[in-house]
Amino acid sequence: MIEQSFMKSLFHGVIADNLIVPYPEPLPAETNNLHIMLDSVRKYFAQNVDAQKIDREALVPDDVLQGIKDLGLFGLLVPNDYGGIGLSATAYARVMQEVSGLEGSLAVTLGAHQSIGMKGILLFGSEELKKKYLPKLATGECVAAFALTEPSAGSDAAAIQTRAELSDDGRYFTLNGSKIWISNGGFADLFTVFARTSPAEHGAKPRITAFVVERGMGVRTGPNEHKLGIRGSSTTEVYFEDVKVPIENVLGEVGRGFKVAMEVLNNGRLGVASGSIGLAKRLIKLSVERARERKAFGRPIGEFGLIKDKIAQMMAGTFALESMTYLTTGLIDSNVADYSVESAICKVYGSETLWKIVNESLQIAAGVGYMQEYSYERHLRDARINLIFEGTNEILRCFIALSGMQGPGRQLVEVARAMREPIKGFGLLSDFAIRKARTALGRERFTRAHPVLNREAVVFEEYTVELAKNVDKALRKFGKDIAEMQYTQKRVADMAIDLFAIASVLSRTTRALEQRGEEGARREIDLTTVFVSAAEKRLADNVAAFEKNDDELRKAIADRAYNDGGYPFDII
Ligand code: MYA
Repeated sequence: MIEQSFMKSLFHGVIADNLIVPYPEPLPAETNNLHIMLDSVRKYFAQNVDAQKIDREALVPDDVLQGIKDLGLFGLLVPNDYGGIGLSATAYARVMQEVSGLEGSLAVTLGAHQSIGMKGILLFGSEELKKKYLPKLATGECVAAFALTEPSAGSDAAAIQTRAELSDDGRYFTLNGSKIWISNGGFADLFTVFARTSPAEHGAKPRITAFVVERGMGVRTGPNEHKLGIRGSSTTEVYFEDVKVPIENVLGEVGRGFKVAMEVLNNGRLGVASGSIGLAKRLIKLSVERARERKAFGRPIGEFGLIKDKIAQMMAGTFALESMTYLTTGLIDSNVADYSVESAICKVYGSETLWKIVNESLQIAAGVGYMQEYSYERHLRDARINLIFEGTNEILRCFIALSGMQGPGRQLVEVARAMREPIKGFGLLSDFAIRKARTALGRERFTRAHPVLNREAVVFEEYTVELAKNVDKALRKFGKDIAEMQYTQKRVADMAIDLFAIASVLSRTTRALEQRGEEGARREIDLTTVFVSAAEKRLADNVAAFEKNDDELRKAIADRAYNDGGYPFDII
């Protein structure tokens, strides 16, 4: 296991480019099989899946679901020993990318089943649980769901109210409570459920435990919700009334379930990112076809600068998204232990990039884009959920910033202690001094970037210094109150997102340059240039806004709107 996290190091101003260069290659042993699998997925979807009908009828037909199971798509992540295909994180993401580009409801069904529904068993299950459930989950005979969210606990996942009480003989827990918006809820046979196993003591968070619960243990579910998009996926409420769950079905340790939920979501968020790549690529294809075919003023609209600009931005955004997503899955495959910040960044950047692309592709299609006969409006409706589920982008920005700042924050406390206790604290202080000295000698270097990318690498280095500097300043200024400073958190998170994106494209384009030389890698170089120059502007804006902003005014405006109950003005 590699303990260092690329992004968490970056918050200290340290560029651990050894972790991300060379850009990870797909495992050669897997690539052949992956090609075969992707071909059969494309063929199956072309022959059997009517995306428009699924959307209209809000239902995936049983025979289609069975066909997907027969293809092995329900067991992609289950190791061979338990009857699955046992793909790496990279190969799994690549298959999810393909499915998401073909039909969104099935992508969500598959993602809810294996990215999160059964992931807890894969990561934390005992050998008995794995043997008992994984073979059936791999074939799809048993479908899984992930039950965390509750009416009063969405973003604040630790606030769940569902309770689990241990029986007097210590053999089972009794679950009571309910969950909402559970994907696959209507037909799942197995639920990964999170419940409190201790009351909330004053000021302290309640202990949460994760359970594997079979529907047959007494789980009830509500009807399918009517949704804006991904309408063929099943989303329901889930109820537990005195549901008895044997102690063997606890995932991980009693009281450590919050960590189980978070680790599962660290994986799940990459499913959203890879799914976003799939749909983004499909939309670019549709937009390019439209730009070539549709004529205005006697020319194909693709010849106009404003259409070219949209296509170029779609291309650069997708390139950055693809680069960061497969860089992160590569980190997982090479046993990097902590990729929580990276995966949250991929989810936020992926969902927002796709949202821009779906909007721009609809704009290029114009009137046609707005009509139900064409797929643009369905893609737009399907894509919208990505900004919400698996952690809203707002809470994930807070997570990215606060999680990244934890290291530097701890260091400041340690330094304060070291000054108070010079003898005991000497070790801590010298460690801190070494790191400071490293950055004081000048900025840290991205030494492994190809020289052709020197300008872009310098942008990365300079803004890494700015990130570390502004994090340090914010921590000194706000101390613990940083937890309340969401405007600052957003700026920090946005810088982290852009820096991770730049690092990813630098790594990937460096590989292209090394493999194909400057002319051979021309496309990647140009995409990198365009992406980095746009990112540089955003970074500069964020840095300036740490000092000069109208945060307080905005808060005051919102407070007045709350008081007024909305917008109070009129022109009459
Ligand atoms: S599933 C539901 C999704 N729900 C969420 O994502 C909830 C979001 N909220 C949170 O994540 C947490 O509540 C936050 C923490 C982050 C806000 N990795 O005091 P804390 C540790 C590892 O900060 P809180 C769905 O939508 C932390 O270090 N550890 O906690 C599926 C600390 O540890 P320690 C983590 O303030 C839909 C402890 O936890 C992480 O309560 C279907 C407490 O931390 C982490 N990430 O809030 C999807 N975070 O005590 C289908 C925290 O040791 C997808 N910790 O210091 C299919 C895709 C298809 C796409 C199709 C595309 C077209």
